[in-house]
Amino acid sequence: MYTPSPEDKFTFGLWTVGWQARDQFGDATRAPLDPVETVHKLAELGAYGVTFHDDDLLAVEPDRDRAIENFKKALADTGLKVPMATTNLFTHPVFKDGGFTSNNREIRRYAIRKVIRNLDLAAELGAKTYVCWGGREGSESDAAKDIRAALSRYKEAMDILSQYVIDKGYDIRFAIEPKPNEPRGDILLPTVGHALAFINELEHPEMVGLNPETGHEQMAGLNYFHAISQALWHGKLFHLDLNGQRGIKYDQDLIFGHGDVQNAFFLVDLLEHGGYEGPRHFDYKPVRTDDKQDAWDSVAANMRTYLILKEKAKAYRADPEVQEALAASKVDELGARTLGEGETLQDLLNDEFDLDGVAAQGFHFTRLSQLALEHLLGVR
Ligand code: GLT
Ligand code: MN
Ligand code: MN
Ligand code: MN
Repeated sequence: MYTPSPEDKFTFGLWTVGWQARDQFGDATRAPLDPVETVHKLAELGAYGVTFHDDDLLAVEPDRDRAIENFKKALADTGLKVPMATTNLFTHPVFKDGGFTSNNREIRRYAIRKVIRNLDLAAELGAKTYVCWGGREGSESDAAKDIRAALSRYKEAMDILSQYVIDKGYDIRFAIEPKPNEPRGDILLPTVGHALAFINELEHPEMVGLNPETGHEQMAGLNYFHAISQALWHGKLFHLDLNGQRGIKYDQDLIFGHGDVQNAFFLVDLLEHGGYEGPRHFDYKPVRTDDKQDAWDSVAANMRTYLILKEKAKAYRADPEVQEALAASKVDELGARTLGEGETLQDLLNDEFDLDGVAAQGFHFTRLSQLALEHLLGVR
């Protein structure tokens, strides 16, 4: 029970379990992981796929060609897939003021070259999604950056990259990953809503969607379940980064479910019933206090938690008392058109109803929420 298999479509970034746990105040607590070992171990633990930044492949083998060859062999040996890839435009000091939106034009041009080089590899490995997390695209001082110009350069980069994918005939779509802050004081495209509006301004909006991360929305005090719902509603949930966050503070990247577990419960329910068929991608960091084996255990914990929540969500929906409570709370009634088929506005204007009587009715959300919580707590 709760044993993951490739059908569950669980994927992990090389940089997640491979994080050496270097933080603002302390050195690494774990040795670098060989991507070959990670691929084998992920397959053994029941994952479907692995994702990577260009630079992640060089963790133990500095020669790019050899590193790619080793990685490909590990994929072939295990059958692990690569549904998504991305570019590191944040670690090297050259990106200290951003990649696509650095004030320095030479750096912006280098950033685009770096993405294109890895896009070719992503296409070769069969990735269908290319993530753009602009962690360094931002500022600490309002004097330092013309934000409107920065957005123009961001758009220019996305347009150039989209055109490149079209010209090459690649079957790849881009997914922008919003984040409000960290490492920059303020990051461009800070939330799902900002990114959605930005996408509308692009030359090929149909090629660009979102990769929302649990903790990033929660760092902005926002509700990830709402964010994912809206992304789905716009047809823009191209990919997602699942993890855990406990409140508005630094980016914790905890194991999925180790943050706001109620939000995670409703999120899993949404993903399982809402028509999202893409990978369930975990972008978390094993805590700094973990040793190597603990880190592998944390990989398993992400998947196990998801499967537990999936089962709990199913039981919640199947519970006759829940169905009754959902009806009593009129949850389904929101699906009915406000102006019915064949009705005119005049029909609506002619309506009469018992204003005070209706206003006095409760929606019984407490009962419904408590039922959900009790399913989650395992007492129903
Ligand atoms: C980086 C960041 C993540 C992004 C990755 C994609 S890398 O670790 O914190 O949220 O998803 O570039
Ligand atoms: Mn994060
Ligand atoms: Mn992260
Ligand atoms: Mn992420």
